[in-house]
Amino acid sequence: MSEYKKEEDGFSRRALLSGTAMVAGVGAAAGAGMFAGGTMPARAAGAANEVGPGDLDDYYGFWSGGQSGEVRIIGMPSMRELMRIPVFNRCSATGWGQTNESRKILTDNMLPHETEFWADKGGIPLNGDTHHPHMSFTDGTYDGRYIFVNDKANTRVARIRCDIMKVDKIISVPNAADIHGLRPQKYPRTGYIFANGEHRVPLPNDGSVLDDPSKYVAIFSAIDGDEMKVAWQVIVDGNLDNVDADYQGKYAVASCYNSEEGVTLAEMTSSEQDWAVVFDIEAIEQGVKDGDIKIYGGDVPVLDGRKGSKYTRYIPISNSPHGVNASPDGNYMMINGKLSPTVSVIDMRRLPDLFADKIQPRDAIAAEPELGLGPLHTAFDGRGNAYTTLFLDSQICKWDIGKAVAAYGGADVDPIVQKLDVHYQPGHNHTSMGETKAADGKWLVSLNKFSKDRYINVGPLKPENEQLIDISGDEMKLVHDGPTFAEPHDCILVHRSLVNPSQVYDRSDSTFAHVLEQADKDGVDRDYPADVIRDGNKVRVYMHSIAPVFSLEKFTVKQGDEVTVIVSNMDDVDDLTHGFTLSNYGACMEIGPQQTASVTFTADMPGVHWFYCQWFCHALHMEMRGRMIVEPS
Ligand code: CUK
Ligand code: CUA
Repeated sequence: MSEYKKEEDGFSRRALLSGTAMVAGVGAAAGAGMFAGGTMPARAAGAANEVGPGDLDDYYGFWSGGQSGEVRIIGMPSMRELMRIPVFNRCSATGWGQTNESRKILTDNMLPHETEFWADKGGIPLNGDTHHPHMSFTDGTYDGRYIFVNDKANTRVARIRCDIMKVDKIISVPNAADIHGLRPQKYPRTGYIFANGEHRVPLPNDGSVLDDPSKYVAIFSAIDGDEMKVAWQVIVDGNLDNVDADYQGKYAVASCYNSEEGVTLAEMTSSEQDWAVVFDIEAIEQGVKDGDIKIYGGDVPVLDGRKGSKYTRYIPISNSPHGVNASPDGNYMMINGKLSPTVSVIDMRRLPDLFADKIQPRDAIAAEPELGLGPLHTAFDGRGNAYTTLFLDSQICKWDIGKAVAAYGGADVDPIVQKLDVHYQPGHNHTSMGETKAADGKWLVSLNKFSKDRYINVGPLKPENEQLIDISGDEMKLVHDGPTFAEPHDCILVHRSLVNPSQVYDRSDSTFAHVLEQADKDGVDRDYPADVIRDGNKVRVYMHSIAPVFSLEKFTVKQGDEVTVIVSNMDDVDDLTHGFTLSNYGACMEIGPQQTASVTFTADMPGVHWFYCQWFCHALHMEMRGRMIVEPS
């Protein structure tokens, strides 16, 4: 630690920002600072972001849904919400968490102790906390294959297929606690998903170590994005927060707060210095090959990357850094100060020398501009500018990276280009294509934690306020306010040319292949069935739907039977989704065109129960229904 202490004077720290004063300020700001600038500029007619009726957006925005556990698709620049993708949450509309197909995805890769823990609680975790949605990369830019997203609440990572915009894999990450920061490898391709276990816990966390925080560790994971399996993990000092990957495929960099390794707020913020930890991917892979590992959590190779390790380097950064953002030219990694008013700019080209011990950790810093209070995240326009959110100042600070580097070298230049008020308290921000080498500098979204007075009052719980800023010119211009429900931390803006979703399902889609295999075994038609198969007290009801009818107008089972209803939607017209809802049995599902979906329940209530299509599909949609007759036992 002493090595870091002596660096302290190199920082332009201010009394205002020291330790607890700053922490107290975080709370106070929500009450005071956010009222500043209370008059709302009226939206200009024909604003730059206007997308007229019938016109299409230029970008897919993928938004996390925070503690709602989902991912949302927002059309950009209109900021119209286009779709919600259920991920870690349950969804009443689509039956996510209820259908056999979604439950298989949700449970296939649970850890043994989780399966046991959730067994009498519905079998799956009911909540999630998504923060960081990121698309897969090839050669430094988006490739349109997948979106990956973390679940901080239950230590999971999910993968969304961008052809059908549904989750196809969810894994629980062993050993780590509470996956927070997540980024895909950018080069040569994804590849790895880097995932930060934020909270420090014992390894293994099996009850053998309890109230002894000195024995807790934080775990950095690399997940194979093709297999969706943890490839390796690294133990680090401190507390992992955010992470980003470089454009060279050599390093990942994570911010660490709580270098103190404390468990209370006072302990966690007592030190003036924390750090960014750099991971040498090639060295780690070699370490795994050489067997410099311990196996934990089943079969996961875990390396020791604590200080002094050849796999990592620790670069001192002022107290509690947060966001980590690679600049699109591939040269820099921005470490956002949070409790420090600075952004520390790591020159990625100096990292080989750092790992060769030719330079000191702080020599990897190329700039450290002082931008304002509470810098959390930084975005880029591809023209050499960076845009940093200032949480406490409720501003976006636009700054010139080249000038910041020059100023750090002693030149008398001011890197700050412009500060723009946002409303209020921004966390993440994101530019169009901004986390790729194809950053196009058109749009910036500021994801603000408080909307306060920007909308008519909807009660004590307010929406967040996500503001669209036109950055195509020399000046940032605020053009739109967009409310969102709890709580998108982060988003990405992907040009629509890179995403190519399907219109209808393919009948050979892997998500329901196992259902059709069962149909083969039961000797029923895969596509156009109308059959009831009894298998002991298990009953499989196969039907298909063509608007506005199900192929069975009734089916009969016995009280106590375990009933699986399998519906294939054989309409092949785009936008012709059917549903299946069995009233009073809590069974529901979405069945897209050419999709098969299934749901299982116990028929424990005798009598007549209607099932109906809950997706408006036809003029006779209300008549699209049938009866389940349950004979008393
Ligand atoms: S974190 Cu929330 S504002 Cu989870 Cu990316 Cu910074
Ligand atoms: Cu089918 Cu409504």
